[in-house]
Amino acid sequence: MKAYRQALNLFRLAPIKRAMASVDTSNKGQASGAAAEFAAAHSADHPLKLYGGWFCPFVQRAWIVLAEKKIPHQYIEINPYHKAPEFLALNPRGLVPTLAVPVEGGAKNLKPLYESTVICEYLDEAFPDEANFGPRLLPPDDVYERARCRLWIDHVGSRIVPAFYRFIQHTPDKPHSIEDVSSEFLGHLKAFVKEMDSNGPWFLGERFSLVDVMLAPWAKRLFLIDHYKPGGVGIPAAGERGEDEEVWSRWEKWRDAVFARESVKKTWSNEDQYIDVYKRYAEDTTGSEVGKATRQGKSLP
Ligand SMILES: N[C@@H](CCC(=O)N[C@@H](CS)C(=O)NCC(=O)O)C(=O)O
Repeated sequence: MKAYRQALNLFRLAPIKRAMASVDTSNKGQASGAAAEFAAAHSADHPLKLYGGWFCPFVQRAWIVLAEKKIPHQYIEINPYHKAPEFLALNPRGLVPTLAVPVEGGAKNLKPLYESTVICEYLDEAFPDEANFGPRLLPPDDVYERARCRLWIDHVGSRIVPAFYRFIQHTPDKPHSIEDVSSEFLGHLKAFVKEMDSNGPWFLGERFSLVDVMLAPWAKRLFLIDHYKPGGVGIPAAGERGEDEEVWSRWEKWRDAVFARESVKKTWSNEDQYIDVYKRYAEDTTGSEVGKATRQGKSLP
C-alpha cells in the first residue's frame, strides 16, 4: 500500500521541473535539439506519462511510438541511475522507459508499465483508431506477419542489441578481439536485413512497423562505434562488399529512411551529447545495468 501511495505521488509530479527536483540529474543533463522541443511540447500534466531519459535507446523506442501515433502524453525526464523509492515503486527493475497508464475511473487509477517492447505494443493497441493515430504498427489483418514481426523484434533484442554493447564496450584487454565482436554484430545485422522486404524502405516494405522502431535507436547510435572503436562498425564501402553488396545496400536504404523519419528526428538530441554519455561505455567503466550485464557476460536487463 505504501509503495502504491508513493507511486501515486510520482504520478502527481506534473511539470518536468517538479519531477526533476526529486532525482539526481547531475551527470545526465537534459535532452537538447529536436528532442528538447518534443519533451517541452509534452511537459504539461497528462494522465499518460512516459518517464524517460533523453540518452536511452530503450526510451527512444517508446518515444518514437508516441511521436509516430501523435499520442497525447506527458514526458518526464528522470535519472534512472538514481533509484528514488517513488521510481522503484513504479518499476521494481528501476529502468526507463516506465509508462504510467490511465485506466477507467480517473487519475487515481494510473498503473505502471515497463519494458520498452511491452510499452510499444501497449501503445499501439491502446490507440488503435487509425483515423486519429495513423496506421497500426503491427499488421492488424495478418496473424502470420504479426508473428514474424515479433520474431524479428526478438532477434533485435536478443542478438543485435547485446552485440552492440559487446562491441562498444570492447577494450583491448578483453579475451576476444575487436574483429570478433564486429563480425558477431555484423552477422546478426545481416541476418535481420535479409528478412526485410526487398523493395523497402521498411522491414515490411511500404508499411512502417514496430520492427523498424525496435532497431532505429541503435541504428542512430552506430556512429558512436565509428567514433570510439578502431576500424569503426566495419561495414565495407560500396563496391567492396563482394557477395554482401545487396544486403548492405538494402541496409543503407533502411537506415536512410530511419534517419529521415519525423518520429526519429523528433526524439534525437545533439550528437555531441551522446558522445559524452557513451564515453563510459566505450571505456567499459559504466555502472549501468546494461553495461554491467555486458561486462559479466549475462543477458541484458
Ligand atoms: N529491457 C529494458 C532495458 C531498459 C534500460 O536498460 N534502460 C536503462 C537506460 S538506457 C536504465 O534505465 N538504466 C538504469 C540503470 O542501469 O540503473 C527495456 O527494454 O525497457
